[in-house]
Amino acid sequence: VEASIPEPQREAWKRNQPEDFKDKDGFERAVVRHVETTLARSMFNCDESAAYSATSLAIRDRLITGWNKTQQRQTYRDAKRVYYLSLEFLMGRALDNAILNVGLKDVTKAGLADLGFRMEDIISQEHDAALGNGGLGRLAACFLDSLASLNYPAWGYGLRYRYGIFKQEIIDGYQVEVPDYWLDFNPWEFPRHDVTVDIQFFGHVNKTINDQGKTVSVWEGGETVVAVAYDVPIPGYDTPTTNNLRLWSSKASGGEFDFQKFNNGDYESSVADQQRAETISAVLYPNDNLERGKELRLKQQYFWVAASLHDIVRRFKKSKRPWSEFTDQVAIQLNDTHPTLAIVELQRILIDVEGLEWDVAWDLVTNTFGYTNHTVLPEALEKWPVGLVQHLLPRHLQIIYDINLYFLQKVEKAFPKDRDMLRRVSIIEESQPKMVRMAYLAIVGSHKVNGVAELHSDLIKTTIFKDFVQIYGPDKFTNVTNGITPRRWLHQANPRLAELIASKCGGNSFLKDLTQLNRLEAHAKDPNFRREWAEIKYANKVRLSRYIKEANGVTVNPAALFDVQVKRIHEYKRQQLNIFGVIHRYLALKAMKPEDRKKQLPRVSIFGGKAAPGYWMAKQIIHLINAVGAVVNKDEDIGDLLKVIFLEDYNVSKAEMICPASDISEHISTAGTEASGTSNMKFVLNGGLIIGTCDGANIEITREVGENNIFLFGNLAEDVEDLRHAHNYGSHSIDSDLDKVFGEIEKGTFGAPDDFGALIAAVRHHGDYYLVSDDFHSYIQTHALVDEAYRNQDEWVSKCITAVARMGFFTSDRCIDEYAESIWNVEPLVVRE
Ligand code: F55
Repeated sequence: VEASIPEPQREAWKRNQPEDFKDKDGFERAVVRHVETTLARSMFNCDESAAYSATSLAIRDRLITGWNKTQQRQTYRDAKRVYYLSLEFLMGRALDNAILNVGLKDVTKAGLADLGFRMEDIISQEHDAALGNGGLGRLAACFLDSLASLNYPAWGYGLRYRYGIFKQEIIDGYQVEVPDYWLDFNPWEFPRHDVTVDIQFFGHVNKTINDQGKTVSVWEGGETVVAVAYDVPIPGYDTPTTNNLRLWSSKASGGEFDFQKFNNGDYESSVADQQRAETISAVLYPNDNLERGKELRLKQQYFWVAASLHDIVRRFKKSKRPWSEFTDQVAIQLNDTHPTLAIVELQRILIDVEGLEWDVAWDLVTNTFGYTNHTVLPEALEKWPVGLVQHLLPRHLQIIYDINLYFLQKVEKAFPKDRDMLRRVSIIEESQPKMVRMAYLAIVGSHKVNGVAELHSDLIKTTIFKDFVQIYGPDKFTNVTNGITPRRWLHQANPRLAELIASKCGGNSFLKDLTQLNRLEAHAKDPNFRREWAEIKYANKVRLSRYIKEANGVTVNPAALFDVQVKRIHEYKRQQLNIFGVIHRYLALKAMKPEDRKKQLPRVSIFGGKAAPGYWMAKQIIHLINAVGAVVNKDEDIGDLLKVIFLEDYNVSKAEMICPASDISEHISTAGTEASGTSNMKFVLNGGLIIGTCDGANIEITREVGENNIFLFGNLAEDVEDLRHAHNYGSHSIDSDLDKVFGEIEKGTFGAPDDFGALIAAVRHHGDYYLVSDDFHSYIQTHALVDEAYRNQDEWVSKCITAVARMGFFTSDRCIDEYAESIWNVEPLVVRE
């Protein structure tokens, strides 16, 4: 307010508002101006990288005006805002998406051509923003796109990691991790050096008496680190709304480094202090579905949560409303338990800083937060040692104990005879050492808890959170099935298919109302439409084949069936089942007479995905895939009939190329382990069918597309427990075909058998926890059905079209509307312009 321009001078500002370019000429002027003045280059030294920079800056100018107006509009209209707290935002590239969302595709393409460049080449200059591991981080990115596209007043809050997820190199068949330094030139972020928050760590708590004679706790001492805001504009599709993603970066308090120490000759420790502060936001933890309990990770969590809450509270206080209206203004969604400390931090601010009574404050807190669970895997459920929390955040530990005390008192009242219940649901696990159970804290501190697909939401109610359903009743627990943004995952990834769809769906409006895809169903059997559809799929496969040739040096036949499994490497996702199946196919082909071989359908098995650096088994799986590829791909008996490809460094921008090129993709997790999956949706939306287990969102995809348009196999979630029990306590016999596969590996066909011993032992000797052997037969049989179905191309293409026509449900726009209605109680801010 203090920096606001006085009324008489505002006319000059209004007269001089920057003008948006609207046509090709305007775009070209903006690009040339940026090349010459911002980059200080010219037409004589403008390479593709410079053209990318200038194009981004030109498009960025367009975003900024809409962004400023959006923020002004949201403040002026005093709307309730949603804050999406996520430690991961797996954004991918920004330029292509910005061009699409602001409606400048044609202008940019034509303008760049005039200036001597191909738009695709310029777009591919951009480094992915890879601030996430996998599904959870990408979901956050899709949600931001939908929130803006639907005009919800929403902010994302995250960490500005200097290093995102590592870059994967494959050397001699093994994964090698290389740091991902992505901030060299990033036109999409705006440093706000004036928006900072001091974050306190360590220290101790003192009790004192305040002016009103009340005992208050004061958190003192310790050290301070400064959080600096970096803002990223999030443009909505076909709307003026541009929301904000605020990422926090850590720096040492008190300047660059401590000159006092420096002058006293203590150079090293003065620099060390600075580095320790900057370390907090230095690197993304590369584990997915695994929590390792490192102190730095807890520091990251508190740093980010405290900065975000301070920002949210500061914004609320500017409105001068009473605290009782906090929940009319603020809804906060916790993306998994990583931001759970936000619950404690808000309670601390309200009672220690703002002086509210505990109960009044707690009511506001619980009505503010919603918690999304993304996993039932026990190893992924966050727990922090009490001692660590005590040391780092002494006041927060006291508040956690108080939250737990009041909670357990309520439980005891409601279940007076059930002592064991208190032990089971306590936020503090009475183990050695004692642990804070973050999921329980998140449940107790939120008004809604949701899973991410129907099966998953049912499972959390009947397994890990069963007691809490007893305590709070079933209405606190709900389901919001995941979705994906069709702007990036259809229009941007597959422009030709999007165009063909638009020709039958009355233009591009399906991108904002995906249910309109159902108009395609009428054309599923139209031979002309089918032909055009198949041509686009083929062209996408040709593009991927070229890439494979370039990256892997292997020639693949684009007419072969492309079978794709790309996702993080994890035993529960069962890439090992897939590669064992590939070996089975290879052996079957080898055993055939040459004339029989000729009748077989050619296949390309494509894998991609990163293993967490410390996940040894996952790395063994990668090695086996590459070892099999090395043998199969050069086997002259086999030729085109089977190729095995591991694509290095799978990421968002590669996914945009891979999804449109798949015929069949694999979503084959052990039933009951994959919370939802979202790549399954991306593949079907791009005209590929899927083979999958009855797990996560596969089940709802089946409900929508129909059983005839998906290939399901394997045991059901309800039978998993008994099967595991039988493995461990009964006699465990291995599927005979799988046994032959193991025998071949052990013969040394794919290199030193010892390298793969652990993968085999996991199935044979260690209880086959993921049911690889139990599902193997049905997996192989189902693949035979895939081959058979693919031979009838007309039928196959009809299935693909029908499936796409029925995918409307899986847009993230539908998810966001569901969250808004049933959890956040917020409405879109209608843009009147
Ligand atoms: C990252 C860090 C930790 Cl400590 C724990 C989990 C993760 C992580 O990346 N999880 C993740 O990606 N979960 C996935 O979330 C998706 C979106 O809801 C689901 O579709 C998917 O099933 C689930 O595994």
